[in-house]
Amino acid sequence: MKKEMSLALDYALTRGFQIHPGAFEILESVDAEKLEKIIKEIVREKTRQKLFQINQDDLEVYLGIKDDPMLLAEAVVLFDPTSKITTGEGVKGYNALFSSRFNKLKRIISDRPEAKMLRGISASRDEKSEKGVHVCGLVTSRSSERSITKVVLEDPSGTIEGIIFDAELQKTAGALLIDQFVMARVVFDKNSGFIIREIIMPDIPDKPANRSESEAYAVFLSDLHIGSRYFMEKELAEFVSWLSSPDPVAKKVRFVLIGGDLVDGVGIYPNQNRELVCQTLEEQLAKAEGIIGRIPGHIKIVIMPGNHDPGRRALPQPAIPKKYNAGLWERENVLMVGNPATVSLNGVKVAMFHGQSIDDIVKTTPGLSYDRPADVMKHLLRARHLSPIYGSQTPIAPETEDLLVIEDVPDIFHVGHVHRMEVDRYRGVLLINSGSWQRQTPFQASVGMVPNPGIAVLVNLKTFKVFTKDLSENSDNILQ
Ligand code: D5M
Ligand code: FE
Ligand code: ZN
Repeated sequence: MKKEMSLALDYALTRGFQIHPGAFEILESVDAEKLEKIIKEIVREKTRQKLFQINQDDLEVYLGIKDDPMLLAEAVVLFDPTSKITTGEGVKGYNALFSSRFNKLKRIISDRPEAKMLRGISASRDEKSEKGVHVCGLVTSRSSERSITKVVLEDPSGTIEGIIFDAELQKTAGALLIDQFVMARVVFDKNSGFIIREIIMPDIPDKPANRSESEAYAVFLSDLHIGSRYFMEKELAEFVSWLSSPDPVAKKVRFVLIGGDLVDGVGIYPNQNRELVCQTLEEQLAKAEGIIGRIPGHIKIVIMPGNHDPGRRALPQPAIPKKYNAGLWERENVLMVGNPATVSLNGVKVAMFHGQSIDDIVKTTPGLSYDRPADVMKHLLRARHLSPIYGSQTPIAPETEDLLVIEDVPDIFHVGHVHRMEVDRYRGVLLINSGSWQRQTPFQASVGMVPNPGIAVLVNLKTFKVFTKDLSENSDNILQ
């Protein structure tokens, strides 16, 4: 027996593994110098699965002789705004948008026991109840002065200004986003007027996530910025090659999700052309297609636009238009969706949103920062809305239906935009900000934004275990 072979067998046997004769035969046919790596990776994977026998199947799957037939790869688009976009216009459009927001969120909050006592704002104002009433509406302003906070709520019947004295409740109110929907308990006091005693967010229920029956992995990427001088082409190419490698995790990847800013675009920021290596959208998207074309065909790819991609800037965004690159659209394993979108991967519901609203929220909410995008994502889930603040930096189109309300609670919430990879959990939902594949730009450096680019996030859809593959340093690490 070759020296390498006996070392490899020793490695497995001392760790309590049995090696099936069929597996032994295959190992004998493998290059001696590859034996150590193969046996270590299989031992690692099977130890994780608590299965201490190495059989013929394991090696066939590992070496790509056989694909794992147990791995389902079913990607279904559950929600895509592309065909729903009507571009309603003018004030009437915005009235319709806000009334859609109010109605959808009122329906969502109706499941709460407090909602049984809900009253219209105008009636509550007239009644001046000293016992208190529950009202709901959109937050039109909040302000703090000395030791009190004032909040104005609006529903279709009117507006009400409530004051808050309680310190804890003032903190809650301080984190309210303008134009978000809330329910409040309001008490009338002869001296002070309406006092807010309680603030209730729509929020999401705590429930276990849907899981995939098979151990398929999904990869979460965003903010590639292909065409930018700072795009990490070499690192992304290396990651894409890894997807075709015999690594046991790579072999189980069945989905790749791209959460926007696929390309750097043209004319997005002043003087952007100085930072581009591809000056046209066609060139940038051709390059993108080249990279996506090297992802193995059995992997389903979902592509969502961001603020750098062509289409329209205002939310919700349609899918990247076919006219710039029909090749991407025609690939059988590619799904082009709008922003936001919801996809089901083997039954696991993934809500995808590029994340433009994070800029506005970080700027106006105490305690939030660009370094912790997952905290902002929690705010969005509590508000059950992807972009509550209207009229700030994030453009929102006057659609007649508010497609940014989070109607369905996802199992995974995938966001990008701020170029900080972060993974967290909130009430059974896995929160992923997938970072970026663009090095720090001069603009980001000038405002002190520190990205952590070049890290791919992988999720085992059966166990919900998260792995990261850090291509910026060439090291793997297990996150949680
Ligand atoms: O945005 C990446 C992050 O950087 C996002 O938080 C916006 C911010 N950013 C980047 N460039 C600018 C300029 N020029 N003005 C304002 N904010 C900016 P991305 O969408 O990848 O550009
Ligand atoms: Fe970006
Ligand atoms: Zn972006």
